[in-house]
Amino acid sequence: MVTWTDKERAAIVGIFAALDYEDAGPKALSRCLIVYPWTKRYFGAFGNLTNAAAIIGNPKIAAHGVKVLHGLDLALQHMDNIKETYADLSILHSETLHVDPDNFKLLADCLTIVVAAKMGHAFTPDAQHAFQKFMSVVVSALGKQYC
Ligand code: HNI
Repeated sequence: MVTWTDKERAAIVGIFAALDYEDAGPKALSRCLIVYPWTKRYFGAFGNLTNAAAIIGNPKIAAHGVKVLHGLDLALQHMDNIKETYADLSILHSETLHVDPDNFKLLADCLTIVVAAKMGHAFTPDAQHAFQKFMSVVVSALGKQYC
């Protein structure tokens, strides 16, 4: 059972409140596809992903990046119950989309980098700790329905 201190909760809520989803979502997802090119295999129906410029300029990828961040809102709203909250999303990624769960961590790391770049010095070690703890719980919950 994951527990959160008041400081961790405040840091996580604060980071998401300041985050521009329309900007950070596309940046995180496109970074993931560029840095870890094998992750492109799940987005075969999204059009041109042949190089970094194509990925960054791809409107479907951008829209999906925003959708993923809104998916994180769900965890944010149910911080004490992330595993159950993500049960359906985990089943979707495993049974329907067949996404290798190792990739969740890669996307989480890309989002951390995007958040760090946006926040600069405000992304203190304490803020990083809270954010990465939150993303680890998300990654673990998304992987829970795999067997
Ligand atoms: Ni993911 C669909 C959330 C990681 C590939 N994904 C979704 C949807 C949400 C979502 C929300 C939309 C569900 C629906 O339509 O009901 N995905 C998340 C979150 C993470 C994540 C919160 C991790 C932080 N997804 C990943 C990763 C990959 C991935 C790492 C592949 C590398 N996701 C997909 C694909 C779809 C998807 C593919 C379906 C896209 C479509 O529209 O066809």
